[in-house]
Amino acid sequence: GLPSLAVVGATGAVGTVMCELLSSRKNVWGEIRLLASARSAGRKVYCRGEELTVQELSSSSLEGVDVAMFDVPDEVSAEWAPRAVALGAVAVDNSAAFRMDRDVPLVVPEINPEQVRNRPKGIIANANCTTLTMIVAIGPLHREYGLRELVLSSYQAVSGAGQVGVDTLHDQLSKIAGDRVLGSRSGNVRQAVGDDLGPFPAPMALNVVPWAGSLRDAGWSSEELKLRNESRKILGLPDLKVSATCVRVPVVTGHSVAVHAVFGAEVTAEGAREALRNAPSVILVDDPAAGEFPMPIDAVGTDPSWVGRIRRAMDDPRALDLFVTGDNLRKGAALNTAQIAELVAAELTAK
Ligand code: 2RA
Repeated sequence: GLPSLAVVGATGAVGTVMCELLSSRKNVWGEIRLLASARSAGRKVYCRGEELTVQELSSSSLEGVDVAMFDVPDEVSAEWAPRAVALGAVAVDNSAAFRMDRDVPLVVPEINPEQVRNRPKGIIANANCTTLTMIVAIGPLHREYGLRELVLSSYQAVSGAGQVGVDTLHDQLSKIAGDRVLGSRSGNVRQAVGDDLGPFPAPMALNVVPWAGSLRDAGWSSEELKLRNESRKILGLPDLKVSATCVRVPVVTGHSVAVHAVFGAEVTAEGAREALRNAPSVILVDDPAAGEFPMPIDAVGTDPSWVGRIRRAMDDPRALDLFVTGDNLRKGAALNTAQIAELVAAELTAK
């Protein structure tokens, strides 16, 4: 029969998109089980046209599962992904717990699908949403020109911090809506928003916050280090130079990245466009004269990364500047996880 699937973290922001995807993608699964914390157990969720009851994550609810997808906090994955494997499943994990583990492949099916089979721990990791959005566009350019360095600035949506991030932004916006003084010298946004900052270190409404993740050495954020380390691992370029600044913006869904990419060979903007036009999971939206740019309001709910603003750097014929936007809950999370799981399903079904 077809392999069985568990979606762990089924009621979160990513889990919800996963259920939508499972309803619309080619059906390669037998039984689907939705698992979550005790708090969400008992909830009814539509998935693949069936109403499923969310069960509590436990050893018995993982029993008999062939593939277990995890979208839960790092510490939950660290504990439960190996348990799922011990119970006989292949785990596809979207937390940061295993991404940099040498014995866990970090897979983007458009770039390194062959790595799926290289899983001595039975775990396959899914990259961070910011990395995924960008890397789908960078992979084909690397193949064409040979990547040497990335200088990145992100514009990350609040849903990257989960449903609580979305609720926080909407609450703040409704609290301050219509106050036309706010944001000027005499209208203090901090005061108007009040103390409820949700998962963010500062108000998100009418603001940009140059911070995502947690503090690491020398002032870098975890999110910035993920961009660096994961890009290196996925592209197989351990010495790639990467400098990133990660910024949270008042967008609900859709992470964007401004990219300055330096290559080993001379580039042209048209050559880059050509490489991207034919690339899987990429949409080229690059006609500034017609007002066409990649933007989160258009990319939300879609599968590909949207790429535009492609220019050759004025001071370096080997460098490109470009802008990428993608749905952080789809390709950035649920979709890439589903694609990896489907590769495993094909392998299990062929056995
Ligand atoms: C964020 N990358 O956008 C994180 C979510 N995994 O906050």
